[in-house]
Amino acid sequence: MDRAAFLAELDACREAVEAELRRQLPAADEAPTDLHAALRYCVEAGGKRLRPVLLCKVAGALGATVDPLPAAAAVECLHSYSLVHDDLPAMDNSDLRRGRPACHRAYDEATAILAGDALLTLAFEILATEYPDPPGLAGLLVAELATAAGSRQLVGGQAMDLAVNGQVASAAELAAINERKTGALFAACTAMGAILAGAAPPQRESWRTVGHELGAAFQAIDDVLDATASAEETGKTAGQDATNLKNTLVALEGVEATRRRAHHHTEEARRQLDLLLPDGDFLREMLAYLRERTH
Ligand code: GRG
Repeated sequence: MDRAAFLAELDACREAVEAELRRQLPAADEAPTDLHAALRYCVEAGGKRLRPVLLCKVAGALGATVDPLPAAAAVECLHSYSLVHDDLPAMDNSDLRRGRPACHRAYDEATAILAGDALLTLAFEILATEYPDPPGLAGLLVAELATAAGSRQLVGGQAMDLAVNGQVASAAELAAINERKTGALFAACTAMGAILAGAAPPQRESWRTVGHELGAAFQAIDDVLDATASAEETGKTAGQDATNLKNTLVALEGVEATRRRAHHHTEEARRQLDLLLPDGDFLREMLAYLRERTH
């Protein structure tokens, strides 16, 4: 698949995800209107939608016959919640997200906390209600996402990150944080794609491995972009990691070594992908695209 065909397919999948998000989110004029307007503000701000696309494309490549879009929307709701809460003054204290004022700036802190809570809950409501058939599917999806989002993974990674704030984290500590904050949700996406296609536990585990490698590559590139790209390119405050003395791969090992790290994890994901899916053209092209991204 060439880059133009990949980009067209990526756009089409993103649009389908956007439409599904619009369908799943409460209308902005439904009471309580401020809260629902805030939910839509956070989700419709136009993130890259990489996680839901990944989920849909793994499900499609494995021949899933159930619709992956509700699960994709659930993952994006959960991801959006984590960003809203991460931006709060008690956490990263960021003013800008996805190119516009962070939720607590556009609304207020209490609304941002509640919007995050509601998005997290909505993710599981979608999974629990949209997949009645075959029996057991909803439970597997809920378990996969809950495991990735809980205190051993995403929330735990955030807690570990906050705990080392102001100190220099070791390479091992940073790896443990990134695996939880970023890798866990990518791994849940690839595994949920496989679950939708009826994959058995060993295959699900292999897909988790692909997701973790992809998440590690994605985080390395994210750290490079934070150090090198402008706010217009990333939609976030430029150089914020360095300003806040954040523990990042770039701070630990420099830009070039972090780029090499991204390359290593991308190649590892590709190797796994070749074993699992010899014809996974879109996913292979997605690996290259993610490594070369500028925002
Ligand atoms: C508050 C429970 C809780 C968790 C926060 C996601 C997160 C954990 C923190 C955000 C900061 C950060 C650098 C996380 C690593 C993952 C990451 C790079 C998130 C940004 O993902 P993108 O670039 O965002 O895919 P868009 O806006 O494109 O969806």
